[in-house]
Amino acid sequence: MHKKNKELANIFERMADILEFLGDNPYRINTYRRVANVISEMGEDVEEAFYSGKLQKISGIGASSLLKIEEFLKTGKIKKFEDLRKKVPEDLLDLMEVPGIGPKTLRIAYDKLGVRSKEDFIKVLKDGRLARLKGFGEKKVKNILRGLEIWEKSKERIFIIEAYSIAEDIVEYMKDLDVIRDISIAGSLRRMKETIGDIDILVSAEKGNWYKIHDHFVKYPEVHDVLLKGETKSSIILNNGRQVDLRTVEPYQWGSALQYFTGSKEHNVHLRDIAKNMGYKISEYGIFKADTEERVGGATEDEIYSTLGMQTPPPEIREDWGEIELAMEHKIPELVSIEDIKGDFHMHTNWSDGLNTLEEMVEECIRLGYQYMVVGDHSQSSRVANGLDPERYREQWKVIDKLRERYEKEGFYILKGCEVDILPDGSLDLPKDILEEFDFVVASIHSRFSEDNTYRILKAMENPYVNLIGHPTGKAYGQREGYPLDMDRVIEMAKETGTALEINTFRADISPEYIRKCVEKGVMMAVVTDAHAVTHLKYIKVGVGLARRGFAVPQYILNTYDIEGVRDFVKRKRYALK
Ligand code: DGT
Ligand code: CA
Ligand code: CA
Ligand code: ZN
Repeated sequence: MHKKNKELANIFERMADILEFLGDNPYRINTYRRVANVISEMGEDVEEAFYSGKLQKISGIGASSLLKIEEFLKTGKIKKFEDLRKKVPEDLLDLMEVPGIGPKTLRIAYDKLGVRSKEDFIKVLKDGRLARLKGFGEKKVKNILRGLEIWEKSKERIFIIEAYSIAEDIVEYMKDLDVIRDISIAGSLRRMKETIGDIDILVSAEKGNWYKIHDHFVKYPEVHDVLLKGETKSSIILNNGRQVDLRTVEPYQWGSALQYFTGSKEHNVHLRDIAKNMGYKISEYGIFKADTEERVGGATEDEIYSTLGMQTPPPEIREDWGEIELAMEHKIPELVSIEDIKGDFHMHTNWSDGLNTLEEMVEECIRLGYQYMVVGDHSQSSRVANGLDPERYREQWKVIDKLRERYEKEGFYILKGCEVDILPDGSLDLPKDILEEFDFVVASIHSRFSEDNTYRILKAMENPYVNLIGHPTGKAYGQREGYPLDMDRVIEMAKETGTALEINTFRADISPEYIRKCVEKGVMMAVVTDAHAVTHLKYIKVGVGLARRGFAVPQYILNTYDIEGVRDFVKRKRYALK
């Protein structure tokens, strides 16, 4: 929706809420709600429609509403709204946005229970006082509490993996409709940003089918509340509190809409500027010549960028952090992609703290089309994770040897590995005689998270058997901040010693900036899932997305090497440092 449409619709909606709270005339309340609806539903910019005289012709917007709209367009404010909002406590105004909490409910709580703030309201919900009022009851109050919880959650940003799995399910569900031409995830999720505000989905179809598509969308079984159901856009809140937006466009607009709704906003602003200087105009509807308004493209994203003489930047780097300049010079390299990935270097089985058996993990890696995997269970000092001592690793190897007999014939390789703890003094949790028998060693810090751990990591990298530093910054998204660390020194030492650094899918602990630095310095990295269950393994594509955000090229991503390349990588370090 155009920004001004959104702001205006919101103001009219709020005015209606306030009037309802104040017990105003229902006719006026409905008028405001209708205006809000019309403005958010119309496909075009309200400002353009106003000045072209089109808005004045739409039924449902009366003279006094038009005056308010004009006032907003000229001053950015509506005095009536400013006056009205002074009559209701700020907190209660916010609460009116919550699904299931309307102005009427709040008015009753205000009059009969003296509720003036959010805390007051939650209190009367919880202590049963609202439930005892006529027309409420326990069930209704429970629903309000649940709605409040979901609403609060929907305002938080979520971790990409959660968003990704939600979005994939919805895309699958939408594909039930055969009238859909194209469907794609857009917004920050398509850019593979580490955290996601809301989930955006874009669909192309003939206009006559749009109603059907939005109707299907709002009937998704996990829907808690429908925020908006329209012909071009619908928004839902799911039971898990997450907001999903769906937009429909005509097939010939697909590329321009996908480009627009992928963002980022910063990328789009910069791109529009370039287009303007070249005599073009871009919007979600296409790319046009500025003087004649002739449409010159927009069916694909490539049409937009190539009209401007640019490469199409991969979505993951569209953040205006230099990709536009590179695209103009056609200097964006071919980034690593999921098709390049030949294996996973870090996963756990039920020998330590994983959920699944070795064999189940093997089967899933094969299903993903891999050539190899590294079994990487925790070492002994990780007691809570049921870490393995040398004896148990040797037992595990017997099982691996058996599986190898079966799978190597099919060209699949199981590498004996571990995730060995880096101890407080930087030494490793396992002795040399077992370390040298592993095919691949991941070393990680799992203790003393508040201390500067630079020294421990540097020391671990000097060990000839350590091939990969697990979750180097120690950050675990949504659970733990990273420990203080001199990442530049870590990157230098990785280069010097031939050690790889992890891009850990489930933690997203290394930033795109540092990945980019590794690429510039020629430091090897490995994308891993750190899977603790079979179901985690497939999210490696999110890890690859994180790698792409750091401009990672296949050459510096160990997973793109075949089994021989991986063995050479291990051998080279052992030979150089022994
Ligand atoms: P999020 O949801 O906070 O993680 O971030 P996005 O990037 O998904 O943002 P969202 O959902 O507000 O909008 C989706 C895309 O639509 C955004 O990446 C670019 C485009 N877009 C939205 N509003 C504007 C705007 O005011 N100007 C421009 N140029 N693009 C916009
Ligand atoms: Ca979004
Ligand atoms: Ca959105
Ligand atoms: Zn770990």
